[in-house]
Amino acid sequence: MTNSNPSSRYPLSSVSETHSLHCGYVTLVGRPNAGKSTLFNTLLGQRLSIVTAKPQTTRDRILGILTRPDSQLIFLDTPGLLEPQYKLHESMEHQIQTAVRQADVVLLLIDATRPRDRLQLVQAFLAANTRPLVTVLNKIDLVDTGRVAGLRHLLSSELGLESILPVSALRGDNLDELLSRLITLMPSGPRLYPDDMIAEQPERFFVAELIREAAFNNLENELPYALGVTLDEFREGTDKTYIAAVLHVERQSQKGIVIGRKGVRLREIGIQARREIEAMLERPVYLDLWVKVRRDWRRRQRDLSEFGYHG
Ligand SMILES: Nc1nc2c(ncn2[C@@H]2O[C@H](COP(=O)(O)OP(=O)(O)OP(=O)(O)O)[C@@H](O)[C@H]2O)c(=O)[nH]1
Ligand SMILES: [Mg+2]
Repeated sequence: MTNSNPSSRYPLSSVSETHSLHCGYVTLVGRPNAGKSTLFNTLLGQRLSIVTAKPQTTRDRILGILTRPDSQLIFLDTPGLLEPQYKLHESMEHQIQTAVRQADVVLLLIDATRPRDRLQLVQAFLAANTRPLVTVLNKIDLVDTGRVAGLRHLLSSELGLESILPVSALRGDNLDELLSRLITLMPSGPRLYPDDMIAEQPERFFVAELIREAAFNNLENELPYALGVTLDEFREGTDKTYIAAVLHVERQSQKGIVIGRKGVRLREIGIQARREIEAMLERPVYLDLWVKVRRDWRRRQRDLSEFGYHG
């Protein structure tokens, strides 16, 4: 992964090249669990955004750059559309709004296995949206081909959506067609990022996210949602990168669960996270995980800011 300096954001193409280039921002929007991060990763050919089977995995706006000879698409993955219950949710909603304001095209994902999932939230989003829209019906690999026409009809009558493209983010079905549609909607202009740049957020951000992903996968019920991750140390050693991270929970009782009997659960989270972090950094890692209680952090603006969630 390249994590170059964002200040290198200036027109990089020559004037003659610029005419034929299509460059701009595509913001992925949809209900939690619709497959936004999966689609984002598949389109980029890189596992940048964390994915779990649980809803509300993504909490931030995540930027990924796809540079092709004819185009540069800058994808923004976002948290799922929901009704805010915590300050954390308000920060997630703010991330969606910021990403949508940046968008040249909004890419709306509907989960084909749950097409009616909180339709009124999607309706409200569409009513307020002023950006060009492309809609995909995702997880098409999980539904019978015969059902697609019915789903299209449903989305047309309930949401006024037409020309919906059925895709499978997981298998990659129809993604070439999706990319062609997106590119034709992009403004002509120069590339906005260097050709070899894939991500903008620093490595530290992705490391904390991979730890959160491993924790999400090993915890049940409310616990994944009550958990925030910060890095205390990130130090390059001669043969290993040393990373110390804190898993913050909201209550003392949750701390015991995250650690598990004889520390088994925390160890498992550490093993899984380290494997993924080493794959990303392409070097050996020593990962030190700690669990701390930060009472009700999801409701407190100061804690949210400290954990990197911006309001
Ligand atoms: N079968 C199938 N599963 C998919 C597909 N796309 C995503 N999934 C699964 O759906 C679940 C949720 O995927 P995510 O990509 O995390 O969904 P998201 O929209 O980013 O969810 P939030 O971050 O919670 O808003 C994961 O278990 C994915 O593997 C698909 O095309 N087919
Ligand atoms: Mg996501």
